[in-house]
Amino acid sequence: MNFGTNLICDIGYLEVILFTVLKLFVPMKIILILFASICLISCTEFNFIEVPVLNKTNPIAAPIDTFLIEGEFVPNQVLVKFRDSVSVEKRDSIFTVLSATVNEFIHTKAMKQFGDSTGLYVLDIPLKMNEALAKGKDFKELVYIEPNFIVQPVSTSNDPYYKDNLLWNMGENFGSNASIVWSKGFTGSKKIFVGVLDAGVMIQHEDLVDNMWVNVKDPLNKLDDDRNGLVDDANGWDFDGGNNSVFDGLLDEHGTQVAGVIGALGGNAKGVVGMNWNVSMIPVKFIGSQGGTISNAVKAISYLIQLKMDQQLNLVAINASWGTSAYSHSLLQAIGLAEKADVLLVAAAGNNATSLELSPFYPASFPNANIISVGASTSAGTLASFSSYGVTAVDLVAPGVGIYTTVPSKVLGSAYAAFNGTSLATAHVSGAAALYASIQKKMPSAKLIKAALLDSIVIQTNLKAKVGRAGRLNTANF
Ligand SMILES: [Ca+2]
Ligand SMILES: [Ca+2]
Ligand SMILES: [Ca+2]
Repeated sequence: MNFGTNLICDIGYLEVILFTVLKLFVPMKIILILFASICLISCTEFNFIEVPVLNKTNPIAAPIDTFLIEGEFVPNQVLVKFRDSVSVEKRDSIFTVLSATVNEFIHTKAMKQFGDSTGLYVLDIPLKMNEALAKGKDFKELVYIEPNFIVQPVSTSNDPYYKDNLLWNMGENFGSNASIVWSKGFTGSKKIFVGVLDAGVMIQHEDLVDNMWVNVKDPLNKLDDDRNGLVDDANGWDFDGGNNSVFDGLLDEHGTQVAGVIGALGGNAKGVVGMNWNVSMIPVKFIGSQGGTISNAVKAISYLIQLKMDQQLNLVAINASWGTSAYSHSLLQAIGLAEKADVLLVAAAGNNATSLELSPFYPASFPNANIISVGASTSAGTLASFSSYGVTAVDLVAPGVGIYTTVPSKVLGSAYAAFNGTSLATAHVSGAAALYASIQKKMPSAKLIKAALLDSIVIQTNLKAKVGRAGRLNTANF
């Protein structure tokens, strides 16, 4: 457990205040142990699914000086961006000074297309993180040097649900009002695409399978037919595993939950229904059992943008039900590419029950115009007790308590369960973006979709001083 990294469970105001006070007087190690205990209690109490925070390349979590570097990261690895016109010799000499070896050079087609001439280096450095950053910051040739931070999915809790009110989130009263849109004959369209940037998605789930994108341009034949650098990305890509398997078992529950809210099949007499009865979801896995690295997030976002451009897909939104307290320049730049490619990034506010104005959570707290940041609401229209908030950082709330959706199951294969979390709230908004786009005669811009979503909110006084314009998602007037 590492405070400040992500939101493995629901931490309340008291704990935050306690943390701040303790920080002044007590050594960090003791505070961390104390908070680990508090968190474990919260997790047990609310039956939260705990996400392990151990690092992939090292079975022991990276030692972190929390006072200096906020967030979990890959040990002995940094991301470095060079300024334009730095010579190869100078670059190599900097690598030598840093004792760095190049693990990977990321310079995607999408980066080049939008004028990024220098790409991103993933460097292995045999130094402590603080030393590496301090040394790197001396070089004026670098735009930035930062840890390869690790993001975590925003956790969801599996609470009991009530059969007579299974899908309140899709209905009227305090739901999304999607049912009103459906009653007008609008149930989404396969011509609208949403990127599910998350853990994997169970693409063969009975209530998802027909709404999962199939890349007809790169069938399974061991050839990269569509020449995007990834062989047989027939159903998306797994950047965590480095292969085309976007579903790797029960660990991929989080992505499957999110996909069900965006677009579980409607009218098929099975399971649940998503915001869109029909839609094309592209699963891009970058979160594995240990979380997802920023370098993989950068590649995954580039992949989606590139698909949009190469195949002229109406990709309206990328769903980002994950985050970190760490500010990453590389992630910010990747979201900037999505902005240039006219794609929304819908981001979870997090489940820390804290103000993002005081404790930012990224990507939700980034200022990019293409980001919509989402808190969670209850079936009574109030802010969910676990939901983070912020008048500037959080745009709106959407249903996030007792949300019945698709999950993988060991015994049954396709299964369903109810969850809580801003992850699910986020998926309602990504779904609403797709539903809105499917109704318009002409494909709307990201800016227009965002404006439509924010202009149609229902204002609730109980959300004042908590969320943007004090509104919750309302699709009734689409
Ligand atoms: Ca390919
Ligand atoms: Ca192929
Ligand atoms: Ca269904």
